[in-house]
Amino acid sequence: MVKSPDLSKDQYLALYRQMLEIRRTEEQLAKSHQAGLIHGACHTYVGEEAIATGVCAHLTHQDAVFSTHRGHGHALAKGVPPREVMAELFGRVTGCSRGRGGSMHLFSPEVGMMGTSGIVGPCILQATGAGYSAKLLNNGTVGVAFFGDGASNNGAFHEGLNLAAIWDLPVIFVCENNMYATEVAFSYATRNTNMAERASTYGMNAVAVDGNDVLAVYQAAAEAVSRARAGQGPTFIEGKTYRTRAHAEGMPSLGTYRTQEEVDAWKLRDPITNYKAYLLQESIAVASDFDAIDAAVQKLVEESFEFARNSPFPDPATVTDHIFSQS
Ligand SMILES: Cc1ncc(C[n+]2csc(CCOP(=O)(O)OP(=O)(O)O)c2C)c(N)n1
Ligand SMILES: [Mg+2]
Repeated sequence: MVKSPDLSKDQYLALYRQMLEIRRTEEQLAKSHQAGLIHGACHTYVGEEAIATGVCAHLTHQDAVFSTHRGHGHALAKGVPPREVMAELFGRVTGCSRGRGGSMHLFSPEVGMMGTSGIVGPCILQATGAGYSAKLLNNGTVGVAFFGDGASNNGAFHEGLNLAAIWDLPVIFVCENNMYATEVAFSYATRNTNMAERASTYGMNAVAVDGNDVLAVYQAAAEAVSRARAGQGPTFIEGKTYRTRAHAEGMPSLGTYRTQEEVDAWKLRDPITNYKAYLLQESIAVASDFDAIDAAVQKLVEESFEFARNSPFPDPATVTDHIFSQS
């Protein structure tokens, strides 16, 4: 665990709380998928919570986040309430996209969550566009793209990184390198699996961190965001991490592409358990601090589930609303 002496106790615990909120929400979503409450794909972020948490801790609602198919954690860390995420996956009108989008269309412009997407890659270009806009408006905001290792072999990766570098755009590229794209090993899909090294060839700051260490991510993001806000251009952050559940709910967790031993070894590196142990060991927090947070998060997730489950579906008579521009 990287030491971060600048944080107050509240700030340390806020990182724990955010990771736990994502974990508990995802666990509830996984159960709900099994119960038939969610239609369509549901890719959970279990095991990768430290990355969204460490990055979004530095963002305001004016900063724009663009995300992927595995985006629930990004939306939650950016400030979309769990009940709006759950209701959206349940197709309810109270969801953040009014129940019309589902898991891979989570939008909440009020908090700067500019969308998850089922198409792998475009979020890199969208964040670059947000960075271009911020630079033209000179408003001090940043664009952030979260994407997986698999997106790095998409053309959008080259175009986005190159433009952001030559125009010194305020963009943070966050690559969640979990070593697999669906069930294909990253080492099969590319000859150089070191994403920070690949990104640095575009002429931008690029750093690789332990993506399961929230403090390492937090520090890398602090530097990246302050550099971007100061007009010093983009940064690429590679978080080395692992998803401990299946690629998507309903798919096998192992298949032929990875072993139980590999999954178990990564579970020992769980970002939440290890962070809690670190805070206890360093006497930054005591057991009762965690008990209080655990209970509050549990309650929040249970209430969010009840809210989502009891919310109505959109009125069929409104099916063509929000499709055509009225202006
Ligand atoms: C352009 C495009 N190509 C292929 C797919 C099918 N697909 C969905 S998820 C996925 C794997 C993405 O892997 P990665 O970017 O590493 O993200 P991870 O699932 O590991 O978080 C693929 C290939 C897609 N959705 N979009
Ligand atoms: Mg991946």
